[in-house]
Amino acid sequence: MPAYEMNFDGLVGPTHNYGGLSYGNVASQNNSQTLSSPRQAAKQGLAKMKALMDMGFKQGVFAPQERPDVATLRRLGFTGSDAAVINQAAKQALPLLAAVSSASCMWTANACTVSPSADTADGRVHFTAANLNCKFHRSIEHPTTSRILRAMFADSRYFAHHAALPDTSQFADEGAANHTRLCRDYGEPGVEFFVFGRSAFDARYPAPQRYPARQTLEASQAIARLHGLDEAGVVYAQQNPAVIDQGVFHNDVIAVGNGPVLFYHQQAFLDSPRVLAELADKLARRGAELQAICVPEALVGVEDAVRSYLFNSQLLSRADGGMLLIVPEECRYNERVWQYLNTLTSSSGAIREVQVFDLKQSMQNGGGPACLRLRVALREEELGAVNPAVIMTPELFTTLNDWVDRHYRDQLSEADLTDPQLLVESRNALDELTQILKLGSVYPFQIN
Ligand code: SUG
Repeated sequence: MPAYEMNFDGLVGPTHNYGGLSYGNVASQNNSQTLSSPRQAAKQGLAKMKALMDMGFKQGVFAPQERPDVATLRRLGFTGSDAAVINQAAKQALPLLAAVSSASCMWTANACTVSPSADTADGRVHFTAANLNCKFHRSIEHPTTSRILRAMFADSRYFAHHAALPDTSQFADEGAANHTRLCRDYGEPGVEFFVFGRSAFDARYPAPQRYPARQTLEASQAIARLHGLDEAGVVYAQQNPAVIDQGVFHNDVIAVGNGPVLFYHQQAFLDSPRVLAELADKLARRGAELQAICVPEALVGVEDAVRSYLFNSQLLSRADGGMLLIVPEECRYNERVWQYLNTLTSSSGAIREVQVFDLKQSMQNGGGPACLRLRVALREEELGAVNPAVIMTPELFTTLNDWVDRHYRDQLSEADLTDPQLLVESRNALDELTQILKLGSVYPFQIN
């Protein structure tokens, strides 16, 4: 039966801004307080979705969340009407207001971890929402993320949903950004590759010194258990703590995989020979031959990788078997990276083509093409069970562009976040969006 990889891109929400909220994420820190454009951000994302759809890839849309998150402000002691809550927070605790206003759910690679049905014990596609508890502004995403996932993948014959892991640092989980699935074909059993930054309980694993490691081994192991994965199809690897300290806050900033190909930086993992041998061995038992493409430090340094987001790319299979790499424009501006990419595509390897996208609005917060999408491998009948209203079509593209034009501001500064009207605008936009995407009541303001 045919199977596909479908990308569900996060639609950027109306409050997209540069809050400088992610310590350890160099772009987020460097662009703190600069002026953002929510409208441009949403349109850049939509343009990527449309381009992939036009090339024949299966493309979906993942709805944004209600921001500012007034319910969270209430949990933190602010009271009164919604406007009063925002006004008090603006006066007394601006950093909190900025955090609950972040449109960070756009990076759907962090929404959850997905295991396709070919890998799971019960033959269903499994989803575990990520608790994202390393950063306050992201830790508030998972309840609504779970509701949106259920509204997109509702049929329990095909889809199984797990709540986020316990909300403590021991089970810190960042979702698919630290998870890659290698396989021969999307519909066949594959190897799920979990990359963690530290261990919560085992002191033998080193930890980074400067920046936080956002994923624990114990979180990854729990997900493998919840999804009913067979040990023969699971590989764990520790991210090199030295690269986390250079700004590689997720593994998808230093490696990307697709089919049997793993494209990664020489410094990405601790103990690379062991990791690659285990991947090759387990993949061979699944009938596939690992194609490891290592980018040497001598050609592209970690700093270049972080600045250009070379690895935060989408590696996609073309119908003729060749692969296409979707990279952010910043790769073209980096001479070493661009030269490397030209050499790569002119060699006779798996990656034959590179396409460049302008995603500057998201990139300035440390989110590249791969951060913006959640991959879900689906068999034909599972694809048929996905909520059809979230599947990108030329009509939906037009509708969403028009929706953005009508509801989004062109510019947003930190001062604008103090305006209670932004919440009203955001709610109006989302209320309409739930109808466009046929999601039902997924937002707190609709449920209360
Ligand atoms: O979690 N940035 C996000 C970027 C996430 C990128 N995702 C992947 N690599 N998969 C983060 O650090 C910045 C928000 C701000 O500073 O306003 C932010 O949350």
